[in-house]
Amino acid sequence: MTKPSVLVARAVFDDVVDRLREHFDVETNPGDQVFPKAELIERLKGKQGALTTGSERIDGEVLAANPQLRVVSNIAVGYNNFDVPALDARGVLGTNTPDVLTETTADFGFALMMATARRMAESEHFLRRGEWNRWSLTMFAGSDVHGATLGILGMGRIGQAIARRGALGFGMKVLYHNRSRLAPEVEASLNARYVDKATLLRESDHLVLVLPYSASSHHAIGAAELAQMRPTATLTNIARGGIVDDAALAEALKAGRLAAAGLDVFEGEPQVHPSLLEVPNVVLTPHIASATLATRRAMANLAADNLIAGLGFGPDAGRPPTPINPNVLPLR
Ligand code: 8YV
Repeated sequence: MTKPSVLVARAVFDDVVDRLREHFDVETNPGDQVFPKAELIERLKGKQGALTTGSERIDGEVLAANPQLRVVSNIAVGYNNFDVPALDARGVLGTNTPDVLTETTADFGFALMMATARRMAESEHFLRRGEWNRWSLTMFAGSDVHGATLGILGMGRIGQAIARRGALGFGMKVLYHNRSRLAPEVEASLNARYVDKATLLRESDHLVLVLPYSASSHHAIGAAELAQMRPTATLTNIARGGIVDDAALAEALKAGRLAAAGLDVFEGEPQVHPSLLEVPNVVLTPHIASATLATRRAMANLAADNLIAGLGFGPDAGRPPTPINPNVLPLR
C-alpha cells in the first residue's frame, strides 16, 4: 500500500520526522526559510498533510491549488496563519499545539517584562560599549516589578500563567482585560481583577500582551492606546506582531511617553521596524518565547501526533489531540 505524502514545511527534530516516516512519505524543507507562497503551493502538490510553523499562510488560494490536502498541523498555539473559514469550507482539518508551551511561554513573558522594567538590554549595551567608567545613583534606574500593577491583555492559558507568577511570586496587583470574563472562582484563584481596556491602559505599571492576532486585534495598541498609558509604564508583547503599531510605539518611546518596551514579536517579522532598532529603551528578542528544547520538542511531537491521528493513523486514528476546527471531523 502506498503511503500518504506529507510536507514538513520547516526543519523539525530528526526523530519527529522518523515518527512521520513510519506512516507517510515525507518531504522536508532543506533550508531554514519559510517557503514563499508559490513554492509552498508547488511543494504541497500531492500532499495530504503538512506540518507548518506558524508562518506559512494556508488560505483559500493554497487550498484550492491543493484539493487533496486534508490536515495542516501548526507547530504553534497561535494559528492566525490559517484561514479557518477556508479550511472549514474545504473540510480541511487544522491543528495547533496548546498547553505544552503555556508555562515556558509565561516564563519568558515574565522575564521579558522584568528585563524591560529593569533596563537589562540597555545597560548591557552600555557595558559592552566600554562606557562603564562612571556611576550615579540613577544610572539605569528602572521601575519595580514587585508590588506593581501588572496588566494583562488577553487572559487565556498563557495570560493566566503570567498572572500567577505576578500575584503569587511578586506580590503584584493583577488587572486583566479579555473578550470574556473569567469565572469568579478562577479570578479569585489568580487574585486578578477584570477591568475595561481603558482602565487597564491607565492603571498598568507593566502591561503584557498575550491575546491572539485577528482582524479585530490588529493594532489593539496604537497611538491612541499608548497615549492612555502612564509615561512610567512598560509594554511587553509576546503575542503577535500586528497587535502593536510598531511605528507608533517607537514614537512613544522616543518621546518619553512610555518608559520602555519588551518585544518578542514584530509587525512583518523577521523584519523589525527600523525606528525600534534606534530607540535605547527596548528589549528585542526574535520570537523565542516558547523556545526551550523541552517545549519545542513537545510542540513538534504534539504537531506530529495531530498529523498522524488526523490522517487516520496511530492509536488515536481519527481523533487528533488538539484540533482547531473539529467540526470538519471525521475527514473525507
Ligand atoms: C512558535 C508561537 O514558536 O506558539 C505560538 O503561537 O508564536 C511560538 O510558540 C512559533 O509560532 C513558531 O512555531
